Amino acid sequence: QCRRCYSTRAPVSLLGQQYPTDSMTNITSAIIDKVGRNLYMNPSHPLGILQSLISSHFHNFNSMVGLNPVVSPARNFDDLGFPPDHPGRAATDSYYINKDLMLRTHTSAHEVETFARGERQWLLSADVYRRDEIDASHYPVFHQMEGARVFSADAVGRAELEDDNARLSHHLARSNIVIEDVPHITASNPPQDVHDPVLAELVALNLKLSLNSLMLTLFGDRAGANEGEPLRVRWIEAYFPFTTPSYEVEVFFRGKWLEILGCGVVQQQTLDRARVPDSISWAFGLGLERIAMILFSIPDIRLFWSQDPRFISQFTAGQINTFKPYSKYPACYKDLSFWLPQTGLHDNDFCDLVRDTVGDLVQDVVLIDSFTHPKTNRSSKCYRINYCSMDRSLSNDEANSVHAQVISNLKDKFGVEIR
Ligand code: FA5
Ligand code: MG
Repeated sequence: QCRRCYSTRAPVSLLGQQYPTDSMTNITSAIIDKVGRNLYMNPSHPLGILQSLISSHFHNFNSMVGLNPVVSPARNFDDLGFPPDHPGRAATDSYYINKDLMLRTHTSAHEVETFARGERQWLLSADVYRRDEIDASHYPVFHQMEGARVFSADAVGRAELEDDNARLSHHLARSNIVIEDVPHITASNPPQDVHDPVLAELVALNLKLSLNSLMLTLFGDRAGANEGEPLRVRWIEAYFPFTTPSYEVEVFFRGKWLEILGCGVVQQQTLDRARVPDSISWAFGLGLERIAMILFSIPDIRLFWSQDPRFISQFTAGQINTFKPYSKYPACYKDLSFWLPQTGLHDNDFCDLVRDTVGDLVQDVVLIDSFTHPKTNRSSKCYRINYCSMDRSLSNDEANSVHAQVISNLKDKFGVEIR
């Protein structure tokens, strides 16, 4: 066992393959257990139902699934133009198997290889992994769908774009949707020097129309959801290292604005790396859990992983229905105060240790106090852990015993001193 990173130094086995570990290794067994579950491939799981709905919306697109989540940092970051010091690369934010291999943090990791295979309009669904806080809407494994469409950068591509834009505009003009737009291109959201500005505008417009149309398929006219009001979609300027111009899309649903996806005009260097000549492309990446929680009224992101028949049996392939919570079990809060080791302790390290020790018995973790002693300069933190099962009532004895296990692992693995 490694004291610093609490990972086992034995080789890691993932999908039948053995990987050596090293000082970068921070993948935990709670994560290893999730690899290969492929929830989005189950046609009667909410994630699978949503995945199929999106695939059928883009019925002319080649829809790919089942790609191995183990990728090189080169694929996940460098190929996409992430700078060397981008925070996403840090071991506190991403899961590393060793210094050369990681679990993808987004489906964009497969853009170059997919473009390189000559795919011109494609979708890719996959599990992605990020180290993060613990609460009802964050889970270290979630699912994304990437979509892209390539046009030839010439008169043929231009005619195809003009046709498709006219078709989509016509469809949207007759629908009950209100769009808050931003200009396709601005000084802060610039086009690429290599692009013909007229073509770049047409591609950005095609991206927006294609995604507005998807929003209509997903959120328009859902029984009672918008109470006859038009669907409201909001476009926001965004930044991604691998697209420009870039945008985020939000949808107003049951009284709230919700971030659904990120997208943009693909940086030409991505297509160049994939050796796709004389072309221009748009791409988007959306999170399936966020959308499914809204559409099916699923209140806690852990539920997607539940194998309880009271969850699973509520869903049917091809149908979007409202989830009926089968019961709420009492929350059990335990506070944990400790002095930090000399080297400090990242919140994500603490959360991963809790998740790895107690699995899905943790509902959320909140940092409630942080303190540095003025004389000794020692720092302490206090976290409040909420233990609550999704499926049953947790006895106080059981909560005490898992909490004791958390304390003992925290001492062993990080050498902290409990206050
Ligand atoms: C990306 O991952 C980009 N790869 C998206 C992209 C693709 C941009 C292609 C341009 C072109 P971001 O980190 O914002 O971006 O995540 C995209 C979507 O994934 C979010 O809009 C959200 O729906 C979902 N998402 C992100 N983080 C989480 C999380 N912790 N839990 C659940 N869903 C999440
Ligand atoms: Mg975002």
